[in-house]
Amino acid sequence: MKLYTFFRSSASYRVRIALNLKGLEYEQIPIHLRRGGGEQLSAEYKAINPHGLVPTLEDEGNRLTQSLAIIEYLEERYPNPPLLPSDPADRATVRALALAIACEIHPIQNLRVLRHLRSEYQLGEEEVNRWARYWIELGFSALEQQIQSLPRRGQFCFGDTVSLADVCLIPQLANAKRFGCDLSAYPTLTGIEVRCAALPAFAKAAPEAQPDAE
Ligand SMILES: N[C@@H](CCC(=O)N[C@@H](CS)C(=O)NCC(=O)O)C(=O)O
Repeated sequence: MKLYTFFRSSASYRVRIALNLKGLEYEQIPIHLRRGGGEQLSAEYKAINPHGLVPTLEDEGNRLTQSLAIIEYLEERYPNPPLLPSDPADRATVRALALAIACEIHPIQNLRVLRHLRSEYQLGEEEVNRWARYWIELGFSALEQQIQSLPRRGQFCFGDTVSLADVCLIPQLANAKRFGCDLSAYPTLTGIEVRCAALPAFAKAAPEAQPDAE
């Protein structure tokens, strides 16, 4: 398996965690998102992923994009350990937590959006960071409340088993710290982070543990 990845990319981080949780070996192909204006925008990489985004996973002749589609593929192809619960309503809840991060929070603080704010609207560094913090904190407030009030409250986002929701939450918390969010308002989320960080699959996937880390 080959993963096109960037150490600091939170979408790549999700896939690295999932691969590690499932005990799958993979080769990393680093795509530097800043060097030379961004290697993700090169014709060579766009021939692999026309969206110019990481991650991309290659497995058995399949070329897959979109981190959640990749993780659902891994879940179906390599079901153990499962990252989704068996009950349909529980699965929908876990997916909803994951999508709240992957669809509502992450896309509006993504590199290309922030670049556009700088180049097109002349926002300065502090304003851009404030933008990112605003959307992350809005999403985190809702997630904190949602997870706290789940009937299946436990050690992780959903009960006592690691799921797709944790796989999305931990990388988003890393982004939040980079933008200087005050995380003290989210004790449930940061408690889950501490417990995930103690698991080798998460530790091995962390940005600072990657071969392309700076
Ligand atoms: N929804 C996509 C998001 C992918 C994405 O936004 N990747 C970011 C890194 S986390 C990226 O490649 N950004 C490059 C850019 O903005 O130019 C997924 O989940 O895979």
